[in-house]
Amino acid sequence: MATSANIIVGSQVWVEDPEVAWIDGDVLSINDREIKVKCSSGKEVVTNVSRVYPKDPEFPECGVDDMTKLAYLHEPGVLQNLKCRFDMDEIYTYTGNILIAVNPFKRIPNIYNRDVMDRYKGVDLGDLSPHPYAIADSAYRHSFLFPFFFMLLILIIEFQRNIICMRIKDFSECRQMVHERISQSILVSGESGAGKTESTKNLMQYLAYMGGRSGGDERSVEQKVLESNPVLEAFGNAKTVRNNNSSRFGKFVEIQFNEQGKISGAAIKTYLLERSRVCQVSDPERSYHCFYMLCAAPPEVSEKYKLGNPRTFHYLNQSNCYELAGVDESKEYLTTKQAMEVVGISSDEQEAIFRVVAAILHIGNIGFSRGNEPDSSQPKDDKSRFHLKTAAELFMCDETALQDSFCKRVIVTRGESIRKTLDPNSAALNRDALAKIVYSRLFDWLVSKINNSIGQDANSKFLIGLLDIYGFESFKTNSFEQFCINLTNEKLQQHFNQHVFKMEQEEYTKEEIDWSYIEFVDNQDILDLIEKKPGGIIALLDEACMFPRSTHSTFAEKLYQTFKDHKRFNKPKLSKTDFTICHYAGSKFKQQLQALLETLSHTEPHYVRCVKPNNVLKPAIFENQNILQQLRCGGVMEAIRISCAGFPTRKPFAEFIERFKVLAPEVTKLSDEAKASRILLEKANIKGYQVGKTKVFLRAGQMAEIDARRSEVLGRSAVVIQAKFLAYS
Ligand code: AD9
Ligand code: MG
Repeated sequence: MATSANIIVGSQVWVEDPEVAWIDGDVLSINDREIKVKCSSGKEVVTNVSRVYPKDPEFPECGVDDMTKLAYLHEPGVLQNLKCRFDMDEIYTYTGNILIAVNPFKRIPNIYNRDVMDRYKGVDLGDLSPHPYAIADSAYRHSFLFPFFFMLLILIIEFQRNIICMRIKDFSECRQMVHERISQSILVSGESGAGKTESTKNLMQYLAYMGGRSGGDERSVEQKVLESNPVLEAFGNAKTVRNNNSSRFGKFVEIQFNEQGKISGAAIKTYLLERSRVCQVSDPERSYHCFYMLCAAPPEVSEKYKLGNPRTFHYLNQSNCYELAGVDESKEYLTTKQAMEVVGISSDEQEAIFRVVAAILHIGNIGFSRGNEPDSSQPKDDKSRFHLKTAAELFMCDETALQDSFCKRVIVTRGESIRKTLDPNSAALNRDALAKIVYSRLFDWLVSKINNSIGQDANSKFLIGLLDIYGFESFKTNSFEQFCINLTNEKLQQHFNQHVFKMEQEEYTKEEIDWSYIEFVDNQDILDLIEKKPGGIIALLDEACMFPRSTHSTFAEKLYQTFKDHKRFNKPKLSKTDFTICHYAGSKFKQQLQALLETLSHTEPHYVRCVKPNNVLKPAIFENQNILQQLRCGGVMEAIRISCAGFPTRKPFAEFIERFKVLAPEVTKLSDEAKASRILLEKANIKGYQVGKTKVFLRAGQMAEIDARRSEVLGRSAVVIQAKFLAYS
């Protein structure tokens, strides 16, 4: 699909650079396939012509708000555009209907408020500068534009490590709904700290504004939905190395609307909170925010719960991080209580919640030593006994029963139950297990409480669903967790790829041009390898789990035998238990569009792709390599590649004629702009373009070709050679 562009001596180009990914420079000489470039850094580079991209000589100073408006649509162009906009605090950019959001790591004034929402109301996507409000507005309005699209489903994809299997199920359920009801969806994705939660909140804020009732009832359904965010964040978010406010749970929020388009109910489901964080934190991360805010609560509160300095609690002091820059924990405590009030959690209930949170900290401080009997244990000293007593008081349970729950295990055999004492190590493990279970049950209880308070509307006319998920993960050692995360992402990637095609197809259909030859990357065979029943990897794993004698190696051996000829499955040479799946983020192949169009989902999804500009979480730092990696893995480059497979460059007739009229000045006299454009294209000797109803559609690289003709006419002549666009094609 790669097409050619003309590069001439003296023209500006992009060359690869190990540090900044792409650097611009001037072509000094061209010798057969070799090209010598003087980079803007001063360095001279000789490289193969296929590794060089032309730089748009007329790149607008402020960039373009939609990547498809770039005259030269290639990786360095995309990066240049994002950077140039980021430098001007323009953090949002479209790629067609996809919103790319680059995290500014600072508050940008006056871009999220009621006035801005007023402006976006009812305005077509693309008419105003790119914004999550525009995406939310477009999704919201579509449910009214088509009366039978009565189900509006918005999937917000967010970071979370532990949410996988349930989410896959949810996702397929969503897909079913989609098929039945022609739904809509918004998917927000990106790596940890990229800004998914913030974008999600902006989308929710806009939907609450559109679906809210007039009058400022503090406890309206939409207010409760919005205020559920700080409550869930207090108990489900924590500082990690990648994000100071990282969501550690999966979330699916379903907002229900009535006939008038007003919010009439909502349901929040959460999945698999990261439990290990309750008793295990590594430096410089933190446990859940609520622990620190409770320690910082007003003295009468912290005294009541016998709390104080977080440094004195084992569950918190495994890490040296206690504070968050710019966060006043005592204020957070009050804010969280206010939010709890709004979502309908009474003061008595708040008291009970905080008692449990405090009790967990206390049980973490109970140490164990050997008891009087062999293999038994007991609280090791006075300090441990004090924390045991306090925890029992806070839990309102019997102290001995609590101690037994740590130091003894009940084994049930044939109707008989036997109490077995445990050694100190096992008792400590038991203690941690209890802390984790209690905390996760508390979290689930909070969620159900919020749900009851908000209330459900069984007769709602359409829904907005918000789903949290994480992007592709790849570590040194990848476990079942990464396997599941990446599988989920394969499914989402497939959804995304298919949709990008649909959007392209719609634009071509609208302009009445031929689109039948476009190809795209399909990953169905990877999904089959993993999920197919029977015979897929998961089915084989299920089977293996039922055999008591199964081991890692017997399972691996079974996989090696079953998939030895599968082109997506590899066995690393020296290992007896590892296997590799060549999935989307690495490896690609093509298939005809026609066959795949049939499987395109009937949903009309909208996408927000969040990008994290740096790993130090600071404003004004734009790391090219890092960003490119995210654009590639998040499918943004693929979306652009897909666009490039067709006619990525579109210019309205008037703009096109203005830019190239020097090629045939007489065309400006023609009233038929389509005809005038055709004449200019023929003058430039361009082949394979299409002329739509309002725009000229060009293949990748053709704009550069016409530019070269224009330069020639304007008096610049030089050796003309062919350079490939898209290196990743
Ligand atoms: V995780 O996967 O839950 O670890 P997220 O959700 O992708 O992650 P989050 O939305 O929490 O990231 O954003 C991280 C931080 O970036 C926020 O706490 C803000 O400090 C900052 N951020 C993100 N988006 C914006 C924005 N639009 N404006 C200002 C932002 N700051
Ligand atoms: Mg988040």
